[in-house]
Amino acid sequence: MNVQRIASLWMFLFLIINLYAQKDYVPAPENLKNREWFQDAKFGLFIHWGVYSELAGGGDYGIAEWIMNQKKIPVKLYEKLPTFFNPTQFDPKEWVSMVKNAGMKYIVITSKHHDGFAMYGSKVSNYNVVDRTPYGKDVIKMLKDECDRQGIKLFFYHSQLDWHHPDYFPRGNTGQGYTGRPESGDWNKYLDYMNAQLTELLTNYGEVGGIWFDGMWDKWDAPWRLDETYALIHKLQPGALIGSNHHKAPFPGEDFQMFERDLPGENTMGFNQTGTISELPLEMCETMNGSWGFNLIDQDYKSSKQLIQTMVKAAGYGANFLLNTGPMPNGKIQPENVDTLMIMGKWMNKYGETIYGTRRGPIKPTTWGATTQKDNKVWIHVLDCKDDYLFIGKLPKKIKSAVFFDDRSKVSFKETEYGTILNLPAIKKQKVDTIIEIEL
Ligand code: JFZ
Repeated sequence: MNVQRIASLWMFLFLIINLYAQKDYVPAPENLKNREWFQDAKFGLFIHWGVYSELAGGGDYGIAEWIMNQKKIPVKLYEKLPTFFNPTQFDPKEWVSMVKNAGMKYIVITSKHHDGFAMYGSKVSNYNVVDRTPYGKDVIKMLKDECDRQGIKLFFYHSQLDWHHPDYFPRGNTGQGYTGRPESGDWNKYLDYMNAQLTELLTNYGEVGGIWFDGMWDKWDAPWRLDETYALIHKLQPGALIGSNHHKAPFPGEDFQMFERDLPGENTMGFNQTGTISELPLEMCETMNGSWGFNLIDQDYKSSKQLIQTMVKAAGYGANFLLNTGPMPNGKIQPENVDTLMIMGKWMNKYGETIYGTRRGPIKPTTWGATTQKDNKVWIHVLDCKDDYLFIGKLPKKIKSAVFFDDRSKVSFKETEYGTILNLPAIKKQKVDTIIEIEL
């Protein structure tokens, strides 16, 4: 096939998908309010927790919540996992306090991942944590109650793809053959089931932050009835924000755009299929090592410096940073992750003013760093500059004052017709982020 044919095929698929999105969606006032809240919040915790956590990647680097598919575990055998899922050390208060101390404002947790196992007490299927595990408690409910107590918003990651449900048929690119499901099924029945579970999540848990979808990419050409699902969510909770990890430009009905393990518009991972950065609120998700769910041998931890710098760059795009942890099967957060979050929290405590409540700055993130702004203040975040002088390009207005954020001492600068040059003496430089506060 030549390039043109491939391009038009994609266009065609894109059109079909759009036909199924919530075409005439007008966000409710509370939705618009929550979008502002979301953009102010900037930092959240992503939690991948399920019965797959018990297998801890099975000794394979790069396997975690995908283990059912990657190791071709049939449904019948995978169903043994819940029978010994018993996170007796799960302490929602500890989790949420950790989140607060990290300076995070919201949590996105897996209500159901691709394995189809519901981490909450569902009535439309007993394949859930209350009915199938010795623990027998609704961990999502426990977490939500604690989030409410501590003022943290909770979002649900919900997988559209399902390797367990028989009616997820015809199958997509994954979950074929090995699962032992019949080679038949009623797709619409599956979608009814998915919508029923979403209804439970949006009815029985109070006000939620929103729904973080994932899995459409498994079956691009399927009639997902997105219009119906999105309208249902917005009807049940008009304020709930919908996002979907489909790696394309947002579809109608979505309230934010997400980027997986890449800064907005970038594509170093090969996931992002669009150069579009929409005007919707943005979010970037990232792992602390290389895994989402708990992986025993993945020691490839990113440093807190690296994570803070990525968060700052995301903020420079106006995007939130959703940082992941994969709790262990006993209900504890990996100690390495607890440490990292504590360090990030200390940084946020000191420098949060330059991140929370800001929007993307006047100068696009680049090799030396990023900029954020609020009202007439602009923060220049210098993440990497070896020299004493830094050329930052053009600001929209003349500078009234410029000081180092740390000690409020004056920054000397020169405005030229090409842009501004800042003087950054070595003694003023910080290890992670040297912040210059500018008033315009
Ligand atoms: C998806 C999930 O599959 C994964 O388990 C995790 O939850 C992450 C946050 O989201 O990751 C994907 C999905 C699709 C592709 C790559 C990663 N893809 O199509 O290339």
